[in-house]
Amino acid sequence: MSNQKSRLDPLDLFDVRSALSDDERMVKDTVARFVDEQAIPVMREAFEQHRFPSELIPQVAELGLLGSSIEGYDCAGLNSICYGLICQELERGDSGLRSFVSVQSSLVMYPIYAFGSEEQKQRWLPAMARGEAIGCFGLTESHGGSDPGDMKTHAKRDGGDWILNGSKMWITNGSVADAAIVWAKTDEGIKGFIVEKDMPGYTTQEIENKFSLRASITAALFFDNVRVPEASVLPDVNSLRGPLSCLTQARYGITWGVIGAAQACLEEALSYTQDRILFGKPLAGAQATQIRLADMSRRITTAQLLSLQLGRLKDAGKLNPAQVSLAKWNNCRMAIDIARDARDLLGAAGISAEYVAIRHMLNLESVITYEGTETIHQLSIGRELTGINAFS
Ligand code: TGC
Ligand code: FAD
Repeated sequence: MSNQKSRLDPLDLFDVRSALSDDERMVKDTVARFVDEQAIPVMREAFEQHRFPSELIPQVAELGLLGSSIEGYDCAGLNSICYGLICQELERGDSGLRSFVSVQSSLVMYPIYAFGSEEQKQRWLPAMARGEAIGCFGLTESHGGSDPGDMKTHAKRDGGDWILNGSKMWITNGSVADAAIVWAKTDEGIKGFIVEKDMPGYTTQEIENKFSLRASITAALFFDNVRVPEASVLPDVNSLRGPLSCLTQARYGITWGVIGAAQACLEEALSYTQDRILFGKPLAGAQATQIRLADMSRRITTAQLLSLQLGRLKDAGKLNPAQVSLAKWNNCRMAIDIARDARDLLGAAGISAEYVAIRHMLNLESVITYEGTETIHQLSIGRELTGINAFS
């Protein structure tokens, strides 16, 4: 017998929506409409064609989603909850779309805003907010992304300029970026360089044949005696703290983003199992199915409450990176487990791109790896709890 008494929103069991302000709800609903009407119809094909749907950039910019947390410089100046909700709704469409906005906002515009000169801010931030200039963030190198302190890319002063040599690997937007924020060792510590696409000696190569995040561009960057003027060096950062603080911003957004991917999978699993008749009754009526659906709901709800509290702490200026690590670990693990389980509930249909589960599942393999792998976040929390550094 079916039971339709429940009035709870299956994707928001604890009514997180009621904890949002009117402005936060408006941002969520506006982005949700854009994702439903403009993004979802193109994401599957973009994923299959291994291309980023750049036709969406003008609308993403028009909605104020690029650098949305920045005050001034033609940016929207929204709070952290709004940024999280933007990530959640975009990633409900596809992780590649959220990645594009994460990189532009948290990894490119944020360091220019936080560590850049006034001239750098004026030059790049408004153009990036309008989507007219695209950025990328080069920290990872091929010999080991988890340990960026061991980077080989380096720069030396030469008169009023710097000479940059080295390479970066796995860089989102790398081959289409107008400007790359490149982190390099110098005699004065780790510095951030704004490398422009037409600087002699700077080349990129797109990474092909990815099975994950196919609707996102990933590239290698190469620097062969690239001459970078002092005016293109971020003046207010001289250590690994600089790039790691950018990661804190982006990881925060990811904690929300993956909730969207998980919600899309749960929604699909609910609908599919109600329509699928096996052994004479809907699959959703089997006890084992309900336990699995309930478990998805439990995990999504826990993740929503974690991210909401994280956002409130961030807006209050009380965020600790270990808290971000815990939420990145928990929420990515939650999302990838749900995507895999949803895929399985769809049986053979679950391996078809006609359904969203497998696309999200494959994407989440990247999301659980980038911005710090699960192990890196576990060890960061371990360090916070014990005071003992397991990295060194
Ligand atoms: P450690 O000694 O711990 O720290 C060096 C300095 O940085 C400070 N710090 C942080 N600051 C802000 N936020 C954080 N999360 C921070 N973690 C550390 C720290 O206080 C220290 O400051 P100071 O002033 O004392 O110098 O550095 P470590 O070398 O021991 O490394 C620690 C570790 C392993 C946690 C770090 O290296 C790490 O996070 N590794 C993971 C690397 C990573 O996440 N890479 C991501 C690359 S970007 C990317 O993946 C983009 S994907 C984009 C997309 O498509 O969405
Ligand atoms: P490794 O560091 O080699 O790790 C391999 C394994 O070792 C992992 O399982 C890891 O958890 C484990 N491990 C590491 N340290 C320890 C330890 N101390 N103890 C036990 N196990 C350990 N980077 C950028 O800079 N900019 C970008 O825009 C960007 N975009 C990306 C987009 C995609 C699609 C992907 C897949 C990656 C992207 N990255 C980017 C790189 C990403 O940040 C790295 O892949 C990530 O940090 C892990 O580095 P690695 O791949 O070199 O793995």
